[in-house]
Amino acid sequence: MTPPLQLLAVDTLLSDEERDIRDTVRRFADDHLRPAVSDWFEVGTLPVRELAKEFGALGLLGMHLQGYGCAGTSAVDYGLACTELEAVDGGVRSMVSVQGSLSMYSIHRFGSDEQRAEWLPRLAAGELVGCFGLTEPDAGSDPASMRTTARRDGPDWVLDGTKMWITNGNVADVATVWARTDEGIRGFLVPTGTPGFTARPVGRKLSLRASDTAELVLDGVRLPGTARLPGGNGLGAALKCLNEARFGIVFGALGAARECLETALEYAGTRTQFGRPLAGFQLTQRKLADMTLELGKGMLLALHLGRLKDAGTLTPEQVSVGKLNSTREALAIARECRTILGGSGITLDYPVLRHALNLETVLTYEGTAEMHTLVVGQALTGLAAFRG
Ligand code: TGC
Ligand code: FAD
Repeated sequence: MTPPLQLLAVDTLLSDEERDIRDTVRRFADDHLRPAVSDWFEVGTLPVRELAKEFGALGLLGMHLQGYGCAGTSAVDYGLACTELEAVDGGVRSMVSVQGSLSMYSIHRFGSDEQRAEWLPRLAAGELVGCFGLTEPDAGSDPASMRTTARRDGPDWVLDGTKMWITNGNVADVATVWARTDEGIRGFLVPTGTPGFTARPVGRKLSLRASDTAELVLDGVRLPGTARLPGGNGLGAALKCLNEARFGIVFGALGAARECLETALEYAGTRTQFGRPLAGFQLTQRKLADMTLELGKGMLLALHLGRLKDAGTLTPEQVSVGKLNSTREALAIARECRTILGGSGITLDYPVLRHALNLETVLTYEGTAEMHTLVVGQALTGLAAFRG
């Protein structure tokens, strides 16, 4: 019996260092995360602060950034870590994505030297938690329509508005907030203890339950002039941060798919009906073969995009291809695996429906499948179809 990714000998495309990093994260996940994750999901919680410290000690937070206590690994290393984390749960990978690729990246790329020195070492160590507020109740796929404002008042900035669906938002120490100014959209670093800043949990979630999700309200939040990210000018700056997190999802979603497929393979090999294991039925083998093809193709694409990123040539459109493919196929695989597990597949005793439910979010955040389809369409035709 051959594990799905071994069929294509994907491991032979990785360096020794890449395999080491992947195996280290996998061991940590097996020892510290897997035993607890279904309970976190059931209760609807994630111990973000504790995990931040553990991930910080492992060097996972902002791991592909250079300096300021970050590990400075390759993009492929980061992607492989995301695969292992999301094999446990999309909520765990989200926590790391938001901290490293959105909060820390926005400071690393667009912050001043002082802002980098102030925030990055403690975010990398997991002593502090960061979040990233772009989406609003009335501005999701179309962030250009955001209503949050930042106005000058003497030397200060005053921010007003509401941000919605913000991962890590209830526990964060610092929020990267995107707001409209007289000169266009700008990024700001908001310490969450600032008067006028409040965070409220988003409840009743059926997906990404092991994740902290918040609504952020900014009511006359007064910040010093130095709170603006000096390089964070225009919507394009926010979208550059999204490219980083989307890249992590290209690898991450395939981790969820791999976990589902391995679970279904094991289940089909041991569960007997009509006098033989489910794995012996041709219809089951067809499902398993089709899913193995998509998982393998997805991983080869992810590695290709990772190599392009490490070479410095990865384009946003290529990230969209990967995000669209990985999330769409991973969700299809998780749903198909659920059918193989029959009734057992709907419980938290197995990870498949939990992953399928999480992947509904992963398909939606960081740009919906429709948005990434339109990005690819625009690249192919030269015509932007977002606004009809
Ligand atoms: P548009 O006019 O096309 O673009 C505005 C400016 O931005 C540039 N640009 C990009 N730059 C870098 N990377 C990208 N991916 C870029 N996409 C566009 C563009 O060239 C332009 O630059 P300039 O110099 O000409 O001004 O903007 P638009 O308003 O028409 O919107 C385009 C669209 C729909 C693709 C964009 O708005 C979009 O991507 N919408 C989806 C929003 C989204 O993904 N939100 C995610 C929020 S964060 C989140 O979900 C975190 S989840 C937690 C986790 O990761 O775990
Ligand atoms: P809408 O934009 O209202 O879209 C609804 C539907 O309409 C979608 O299917 C969409 O594809 C479709 N649609 C919209 N416009 C078009 C069009 N032009 N053509 C065709 N179809 C279209 N955001 C943050 O800023 N920070 C975070 O940390 C964060 N974390 C999140 C965590 C969770 C659990 C979730 C669910 C979301 C999170 N988000 C975060 C927000 C996420 O990015 C948005 O949900 C996403 O961008 C979609 O926005 P929306 O939900 O408002 O949907």
